[in-house]
Amino acid sequence: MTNSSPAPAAGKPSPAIDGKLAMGWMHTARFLTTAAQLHHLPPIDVPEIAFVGRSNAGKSTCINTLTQQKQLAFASKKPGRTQHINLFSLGRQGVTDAVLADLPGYGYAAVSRSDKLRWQQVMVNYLISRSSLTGIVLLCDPRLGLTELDEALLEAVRPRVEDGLKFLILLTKADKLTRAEQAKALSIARLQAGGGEAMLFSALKKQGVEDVAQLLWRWSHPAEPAAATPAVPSAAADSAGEPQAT
Ligand SMILES: Nc1nc2c(ncn2[C@@H]2O[C@H](COP(=O)(O)OP(=O)(O)O)[C@@H](O)[C@H]2O)c(=O)[nH]1
Ligand SMILES: [Mg+2]
Repeated sequence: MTNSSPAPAAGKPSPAIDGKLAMGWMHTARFLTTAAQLHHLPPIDVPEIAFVGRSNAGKSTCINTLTQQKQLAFASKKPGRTQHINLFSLGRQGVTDAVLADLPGYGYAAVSRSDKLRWQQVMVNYLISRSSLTGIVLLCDPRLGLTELDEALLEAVRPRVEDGLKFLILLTKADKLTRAEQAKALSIARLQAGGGEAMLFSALKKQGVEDVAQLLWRWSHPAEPAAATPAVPSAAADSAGEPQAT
């Protein structure tokens, strides 16, 4: 098939997006709905991206930082108490083109074992069965590494990741690590991510914020598959593409 050029970037508008534009897009996030149980979630017909992670991993702070909204996800004083799935719509001019799903943090010590198991089940069911789910961001405090619950979740979603579900391990609170520690944590996480990817993030230092915003944009606006691209040069490629360079 592709025998000539190394990269497919030729005539098609690329889904790449400038960091500032991606941040602007993230900033459009608005509350959509909340659900205590899976079957209460509305069906969604745009890409849905789930944020998951153990309690205190920095999930609320991350969502607030990405969306540049202080209160969108409640950075809770009482970890483990938000046992709801919260959905937020993204998209300009009120037109939703993606949805963020904020899942309950897990592993909080003060929650009873039966509550933990119940929530683990809800989460795993969601991740396995939610048809609009396009990508998962697994937040992890690199000082703790992936915990048993993170690993279980990873195992549960691995078949879907192998099937094309997007997956990112986001190492939070990177400001707590030295450069060398960051590099080490990142290379470990890249291995653990399997077919997915890994990135460093710090809400405090605004590290990785634009990178994550751009990645989520790309997940939500995938390029047309290369196979579907006709070999025609670029006749009507007029004004549609954003100017971009890798
Ligand atoms: N140093 C540092 N602390 C952070 C960062 N992100 C979150 N935290 C802190 O980690 C704690 C847990 O954050 P939170 O967002 O509530 O975690 P969640 O339970 O996963 O939603 C809070 O005390 C935050 O201030 C970060 O990037 N750097
Ligand atoms: Mg939280």
